[in-house]
Amino acid sequence: MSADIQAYLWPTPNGKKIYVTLEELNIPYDVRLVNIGKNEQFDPEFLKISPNNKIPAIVDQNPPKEFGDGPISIFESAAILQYLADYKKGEGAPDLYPKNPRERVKVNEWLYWQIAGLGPMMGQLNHFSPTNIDYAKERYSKETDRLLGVMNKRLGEYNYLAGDKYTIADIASYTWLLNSDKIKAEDTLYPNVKAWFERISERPAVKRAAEKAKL
Ligand SMILES: N[C@@H](CCC(=O)N[C@@H](CS)C(=O)NCC(=O)O)C(=O)O
Repeated sequence: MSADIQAYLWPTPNGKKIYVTLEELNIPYDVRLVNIGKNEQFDPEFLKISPNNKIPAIVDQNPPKEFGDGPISIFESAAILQYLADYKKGEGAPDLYPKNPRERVKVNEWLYWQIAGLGPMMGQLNHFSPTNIDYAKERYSKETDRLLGVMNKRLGEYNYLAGDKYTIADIASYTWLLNSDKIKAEDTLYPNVKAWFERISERPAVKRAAEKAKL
């Protein structure tokens, strides 16, 4: 029998967020791999659910009653994380997106910080790293360093990005740091980020996601 959630993914940082969130929330799901290296993101059927030709996207065949009849599709990773945490949380799963307005605003801040800042800057850094375009490499490396400095300060004051609780904001940034040399070294400039990263890596759901998505 197929699961309610079909997740259209590829194991990139944005795709891995969805694996981690689905595992954390204990939600059954079926993965439909979209090989972006082979341009499958331009397939007309995929564009119907993800018009910006990017993974991740999901289709929920069985959304809650307030959504009315029929399946719902969602693209953009933050929108997917918010939907899953608000509406699809499984038995015994943690609350990854608090309803308390003060806490929720903090989650939104750090979630959007990742979507608009850390992700795009690290994405450009990854893109230009193998080239010899020094201006671009320096610009995106510096900007990534600035953002990691901001994150390091925050994580010196709180255990998690939104405060004392682990939330979807942490998951969104975590998968971007999986392959970053900037936090791996013992003498990293970002020790609070490194400690936070190691704590999250120990979570059973993150380990399950790692096996499935090859994090
Ligand atoms: N803001 C989007 C970014 C998604 C994104 O950049 N996806 C990349 C993979 S990590 C992709 O599908 N690229 C294929 C393309 O641009 O054609 C999100 O958070 O979902």
